[in-house]
Amino acid sequence: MFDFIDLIYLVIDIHSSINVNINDLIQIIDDAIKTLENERQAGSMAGGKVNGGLVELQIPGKIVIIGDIHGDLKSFFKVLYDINFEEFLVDPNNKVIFLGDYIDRGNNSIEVLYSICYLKQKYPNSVILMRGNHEAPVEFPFSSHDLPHKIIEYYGERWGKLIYTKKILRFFRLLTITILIHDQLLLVHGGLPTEDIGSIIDLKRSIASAQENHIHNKILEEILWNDPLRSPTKRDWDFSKRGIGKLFGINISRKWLNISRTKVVVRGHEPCQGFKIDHNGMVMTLFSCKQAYPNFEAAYLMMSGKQLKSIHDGIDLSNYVTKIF
Ligand SMILES: [Mn+2]
Repeated sequence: MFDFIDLIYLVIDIHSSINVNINDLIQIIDDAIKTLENERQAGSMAGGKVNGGLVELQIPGKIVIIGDIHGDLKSFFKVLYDINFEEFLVDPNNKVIFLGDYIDRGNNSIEVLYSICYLKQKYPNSVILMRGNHEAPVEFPFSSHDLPHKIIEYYGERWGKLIYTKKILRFFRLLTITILIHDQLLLVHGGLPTEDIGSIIDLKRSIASAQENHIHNKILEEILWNDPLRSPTKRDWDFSKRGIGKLFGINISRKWLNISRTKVVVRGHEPCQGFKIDHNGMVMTLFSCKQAYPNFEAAYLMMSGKQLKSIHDGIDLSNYVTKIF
């Protein structure tokens, strides 16, 4: 196996790419799967309480949140370099949270997949990987999912299909759907579901079971695909141009934040100038890739637990956003 640190310098300095050997890829996905399965069995993921798709975390020592990567290895490695990732991740009080959408669209989906698996198995106590719509169950087909084709192109028809169906899809199923950070943040990939919820118990139950119920209700689809509704309207939600998922309105944001006793929804999913704020500061979007979106910017969030405790809304939170490049 190659030295991960050398790789980072290589990609950032020389704009090089990596060739991930088939055995290395299988090994690292297996290691990540084993790590995630062990965590689920123990009921504890990266120091938080895990129940199905939900992870509940206390305020960490320091936190980094990374939005969509979409195969942009260079932007991803630049973040790791900037945060001094080895020193950061070796401390189990610090957390790096990925909002999902690691693959598709960019040039280096396989290398990004390799790298997130590497980070999870190497630093299980500090890394949480969330599920994006590009890591959705196969019952949600969509045209921009190019990873399966790339895998076959790289490793051939027989091995490619096998790695995708037996390894990668199994890995995707183990990813986290929602994270609650005590009193402060509610994290999802896309947005809040429009289904009516009455209490914190309701909310936790529907998220925890979102995965197993994804055929019977819309919770998983909406968490992975929804976007915030922009224009002021009396409607609680609207249909989405994506043809899947919905647009959730400000009333839904207010309700979910009240019930979960948190202050800001942090999500990825939409290209923007690194970050954007919706619903009067109740929703922050974070986007961390540039390669496939040259007209937009990439950014990540980094702050201490003390700073996190002091924020009241997404506008406060935006003080801790750093642009990549
Ligand atoms: Mn997305």
